[in-house]
Amino acid sequence: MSSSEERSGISRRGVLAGPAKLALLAGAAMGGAGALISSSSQPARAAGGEIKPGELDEYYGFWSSGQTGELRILGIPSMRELMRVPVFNRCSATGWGQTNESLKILTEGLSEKTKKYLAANGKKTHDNGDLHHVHMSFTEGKYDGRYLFMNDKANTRVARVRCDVMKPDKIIEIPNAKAIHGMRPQKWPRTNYVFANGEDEGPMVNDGKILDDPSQYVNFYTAINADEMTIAWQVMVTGNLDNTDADYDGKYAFSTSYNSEMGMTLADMTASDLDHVVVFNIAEIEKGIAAGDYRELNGVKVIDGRKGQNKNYTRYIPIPNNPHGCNMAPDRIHLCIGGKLSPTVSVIDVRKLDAVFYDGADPRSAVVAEPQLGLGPLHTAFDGQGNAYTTLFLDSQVVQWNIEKAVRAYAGENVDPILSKTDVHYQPGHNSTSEGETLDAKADYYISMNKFSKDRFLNVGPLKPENEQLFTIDGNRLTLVHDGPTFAEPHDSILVHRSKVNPVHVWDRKDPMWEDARKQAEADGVDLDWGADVIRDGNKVRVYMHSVAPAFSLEKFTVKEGDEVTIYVTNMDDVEDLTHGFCMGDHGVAMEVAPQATASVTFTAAKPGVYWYYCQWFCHALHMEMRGRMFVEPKAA
Ligand code: RUQ
Ligand code: CUA
Ligand code: CA
Repeated sequence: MSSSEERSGISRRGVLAGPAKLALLAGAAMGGAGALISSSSQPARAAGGEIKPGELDEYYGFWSSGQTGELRILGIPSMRELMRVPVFNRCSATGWGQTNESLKILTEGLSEKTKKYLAANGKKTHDNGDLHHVHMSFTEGKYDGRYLFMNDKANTRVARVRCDVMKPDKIIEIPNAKAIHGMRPQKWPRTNYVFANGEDEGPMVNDGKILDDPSQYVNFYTAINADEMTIAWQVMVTGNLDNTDADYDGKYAFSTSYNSEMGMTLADMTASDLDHVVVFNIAEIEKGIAAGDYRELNGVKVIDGRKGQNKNYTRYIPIPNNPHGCNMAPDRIHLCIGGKLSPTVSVIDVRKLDAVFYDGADPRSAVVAEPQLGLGPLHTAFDGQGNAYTTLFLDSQVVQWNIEKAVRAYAGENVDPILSKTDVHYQPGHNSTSEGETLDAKADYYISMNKFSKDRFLNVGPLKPENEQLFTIDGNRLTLVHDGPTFAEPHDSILVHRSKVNPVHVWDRKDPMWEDARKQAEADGVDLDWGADVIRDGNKVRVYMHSVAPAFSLEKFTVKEGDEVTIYVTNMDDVEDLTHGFCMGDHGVAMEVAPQATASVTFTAAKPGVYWYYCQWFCHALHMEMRGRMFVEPKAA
C-alpha cells in the first residue's frame, strides 16, 4: 500500500486484487459463468402489480433501448410496451430518419466534420445509435414532465424528446468528447444543465496529427444548456468518464472513472486497485468561465480540470476498483458508487465536499461507508425510505441495504446493513424504483434489467433476448411479478408517475415540427392544411396533399424522370388515434402522419413508370383503397 493510500485510510479488505480480480474479469468476459447462476426462490407470478385488460397503469416507464437506438415507453406495473420512439435509429414505421422533419432534427446538430464524413458515405445522418440512459427534466428535485434526455454512446450525441408529443426535437453531437455514456440532468434548482460524460479518451485536438500517443489523450465532461440544447461548457479531466449524477443542492456533479490509469488495454485499465470519482464544482466552473480561465476548442469553452491543476473546479476521490454506477440518494446526502470489480459500494456524503474543496480535507474523508455487498455491484436505486438496491452483476442478485446502517458499520458499529438478497435472471445491469432518482422516490416497484435471459424463454437461436423483471417491494421482501424478454436492450429505465406526464392526443396544427413545410407552402401560395397541389420549380416538384380517411386529396400526380420530388402530407382528420401514412411503392419511402400533423419526404424520381402510393397505417375499413398513382414520365431521348 502506498503511503497516500494509508493516509486515506482505505480498507483493502474489500478491494479485489491479484487472482481474485482476474477470476472476476474472466467471469465478466464470459457474461457470467453458468456456475454463478442460482435459481429463483420466487413464484412465477404473484398477486401484486396486476393490471386487468382495459385498466391503465400507474407509472410510465421510459426505457432506453441500448444498441437499438430508440426510446421505449412501458406501462408499469403491467410491463406492457406502449410505444417505441425512434431517436437515433432509422424507423421503417414512422419514417424517422427519412422525413424532412426528422432529418432536420437529426442533422442540424452535427459537426461539419461529421457532415463531411456522412456525405462521403452517401448519407445525411447516422442511422444507428446506442441509447444507454434516459432521464427526465427536473424542477426542484422532482420530475417535471417537460423533456426526456438521452445519450448516444455510438456517435457521441445527446437527444431531447418533447413529452407533449413524445418525439425528439433536438439532437446534438457533443464536440471534443468521444462516446457520450453517462448522462444526467441537473436536479436542483431545475434542469438548467444536462451533464454528459465522454467515455473514450483522445487527443485534445483530434485532427489526425496525434495518433497512438496516449500520453497526450484527454477526456471531456460536458454541461449542455438544457433549454437551448447548446454546449454551455466543458471540463477537461484525467481518466475516462463512465456514469454521472448530480446532487440535490445544485452545487456538485459527479462522474465515475474506470480508467484512471489512462490505459489503452484491458490489462492497463484494470491495473490499479483504485480509480476515482471526479467531483465537479459547478459554481467554481461557472466563475472560471466568466473570468476567462478557459481555452476555446471547436467553439466550446473548455476548463482544465485535470489532476494537479490545484484549482477548485474538480476533486478526485479515490474509489475501488473500476467503479461504474453513480447514483445520488433522495436523502439528498449520499452518493453511491458501484465498485464493479470491488464487492463494495462507496458512499460519499456530499456535505463533506465543501471541506474537500475549500479546507484541503483528504478527498477520501467524504467517503462515509463502503459496505461489502456481493460480486459485481453496478447500479443503485432508492426507495425513499433510506434503503438502497444495488445490482450484483456476477451474483445475479439485487441486494437491498440500509444506507444509515452502512454508515454506522463503517464508523465501527457492529451492524449489518444488508436487508435482503433476491435472485434475478440473469446478470443485472441497471435497476430502477418508482421515481427513485428523485425526491418522490417510492418503495412499491423494483425493475431489474438483466443482460442475459439464457434458459428463461423458448430458444430463438444464438441471439437471445434480454430479460426484464418487475418486483413488488414489501418491506424486506421483493416479489417477482413479471418476467419478460426484451429485444436489445433493456439498458436503463425511469418510472414516472402518470400524473406528471400529459401528452396531447392530436397534434396542434401550429406545431414547430413542420415549420419549414408551412413556410414552403406559404411561398408556393398553397394551403398546407387542405391543399391538393403540384408546384413545379425547375426540376424540383412539390406535391401537397392532405388525407382524410379513407382518401388522399390527390388521386394522381405526374413528375419527370430526374425530378427532385417532395411530398407533403397533412392528416386533416381530427380524431384521436387516426394515423395515416404515406408509402411510395418501390421507392423505399414511407412515413407516419398522426392526426393534425404534416410530414414530408424528398426523393429523386429516377424510375420512369407508374407507381402506386398508399396509406400504410390502418385507418379505415377502406384503408386498402387509400392509394393513388405517381406517373414518372421518361426523359426525352
Ligand atoms: S451503463 S449496465 Cu451504459 Cu448504463 Cu451500467
Ligand atoms: Cu389512411 Cu390507412
Ligand atoms: Ca481502472
